[in-house]
Amino acid sequence: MRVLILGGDGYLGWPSAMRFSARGHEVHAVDNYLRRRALRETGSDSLTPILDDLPARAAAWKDVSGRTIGVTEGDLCDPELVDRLFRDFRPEAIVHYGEMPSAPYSMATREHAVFTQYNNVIGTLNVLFAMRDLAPDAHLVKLGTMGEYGTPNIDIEEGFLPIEHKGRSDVLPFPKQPGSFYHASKVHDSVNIQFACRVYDLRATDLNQGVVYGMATEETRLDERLLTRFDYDEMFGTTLNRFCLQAVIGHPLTVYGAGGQTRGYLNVIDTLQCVELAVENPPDRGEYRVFNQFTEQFTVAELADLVQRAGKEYGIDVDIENIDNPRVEAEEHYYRATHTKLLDLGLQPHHLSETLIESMFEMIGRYRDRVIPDHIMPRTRWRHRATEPAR
Ligand code: NAD
Ligand code: USQ
Repeated sequence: MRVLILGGDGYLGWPSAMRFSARGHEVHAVDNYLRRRALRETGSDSLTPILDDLPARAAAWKDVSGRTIGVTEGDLCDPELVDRLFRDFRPEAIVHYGEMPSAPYSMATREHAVFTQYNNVIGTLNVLFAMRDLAPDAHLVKLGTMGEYGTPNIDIEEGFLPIEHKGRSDVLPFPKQPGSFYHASKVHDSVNIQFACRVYDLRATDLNQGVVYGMATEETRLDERLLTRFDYDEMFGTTLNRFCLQAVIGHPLTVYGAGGQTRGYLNVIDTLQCVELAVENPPDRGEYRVFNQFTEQFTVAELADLVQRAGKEYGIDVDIENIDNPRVEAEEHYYRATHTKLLDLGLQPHHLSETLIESMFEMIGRYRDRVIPDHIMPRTRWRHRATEPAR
């Protein structure tokens, strides 16, 4: 199959591109290096030493595997570039990772919020119009987020909720209560994608993914040149990745507030598996479907305890610190989210274990000289205090 990977230089996009290529698909990866630029602007960097750009990564992949990944360096917000891509590559599946993924980044300033929503919503609209005009039979596999739903006081369903209201019933999109302007951009995408499926008879899968951890996949393990990026800074690092790095360098684990925030989590290996399952099992033309993509749920405090216990086994002392929460979010709440659709398609989850955390310690230890500790403590606040000047 011809698989177009949007955001192919990213944390998840690069290992995904290699995975599809290793499975014999024809793969083309697109990226404008937004993530690299955003990290550079803050003075942080990936823990893992990744190659300079996509052409260099594709060349290393060719060298190791003998397989080719096509590359385009460009912006999805440019409609002509997107149309050209669709005309030249004629994708059968489009895996869309290519958005600005950080909640704190989107909350830093008005400009960051506007940029995030422009980048994410316009890029996705360009993809939808290119599908309508140039690849109407292709399947869009779009990375959304569990954070679209927020933390309601009822069970979260997979995209849709059966409702009875004043004697009538319907199945409607599950209510959305995003927790940042980034999460809100994914809500806007979901509305646009569902609408485009209905009016243009497109097919799409919205993958409402939980928080991802880990850095090793079958392909990244083959050669150091194939590593994916691993960020640990306050903006782009995600919880468990941050906690593992903090443990290794002797920094107290930064639990925000009470630590009762519950989220769905999954290993990067399972992200690749889920995306592959979605691509291999497309919906019908005109269908918009939603899968909740995570394998387990944890509170932040539970994750910190797990990392502390794994540290003990590994021989490092790990402290946990409950710090002032920079975000506006519920710190104790009900959380139970359905996630059966990917399991029904055959997902074999890789659950979190102390052994796995220890293997992350091991990998992080190899690159610990590259850590920039200044970027660990949170600086971006959802709400500025009266005593603080707005950034
Ligand atoms: P990432 O930033 O590493 O990957 C996104 C890539 O897309 C980056 O390389 C970036 O440069 C590129 N990009 C962004 N805007 C672009 C544009 N306009 N044109 C071309 N390229 C563009 O992030 P990630 O962690 O790999 O996340 C991938 C996707 O999965 C994102 O959509 C994110 O919202 C979603 N997601 C991530 C997680 C997670 O925990 N990492 C969880 C749920 C959902
Ligand atoms: N948290 C801490 N300490 C930290 C970092 C985070 O307690 O050092 C807490 C946060 O306050 C939050 C939870 O951990 O309650 C998750 O935070 P996160 O930074 O790991 O995740 P989030 O900001 O939600 O964003 C990440 C990805 C995003 C994806 C989302 C999935 O960056 O791309 O969409 O996870 S989800 O959370 O399900 O919406």
